[in-house]
Amino acid sequence: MKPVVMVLNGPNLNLLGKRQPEIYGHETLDDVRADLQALAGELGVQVRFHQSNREYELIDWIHEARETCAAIIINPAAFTHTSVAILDALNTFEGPVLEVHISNVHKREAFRHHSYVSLRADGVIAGFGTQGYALALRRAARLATPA
Ligand code: CA2
Repeated sequence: MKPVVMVLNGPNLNLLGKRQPEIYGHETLDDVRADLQALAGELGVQVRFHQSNREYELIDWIHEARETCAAIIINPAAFTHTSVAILDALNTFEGPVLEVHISNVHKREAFRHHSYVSLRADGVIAGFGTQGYALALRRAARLATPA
């Protein structure tokens, strides 16, 4: 069985590629999903990809990952800056957690500079556009696959 990497996306990311391309680019979330599925084949892992605008759904998927996934990649979107509940859920997951932000949050408003999720994340990528997801998947595959 190939290791499974869960990729989670938070609120409003369903609008990716459809609004604010100057910040988030032109690729849609379906494009990102397709890119990751293709890359996963090369890397010898499986990707389970989700997006939700509801905090509890993201938490439920993190709980599911506890039993079934080797790593989590998460772009928590605005929940990054607000959600102790997502941090608590991630703290119950034993494998690697990689945090992705499409934009460089450190170049933006001060409220985006703090991340609850970074208190748990083993790695953080910000400002690489949607390419950040592929970079995170390469890292997750490396961490999930024995040398
Ligand atoms: O840069 C990122 O990936 C963010 O996680 C995106 C969040 C933002 O709240 C974080 O501070 C940084 C916002 C996601 C909203 O996504 C949209 C995409 C296209 C159009 C409108 C919103």
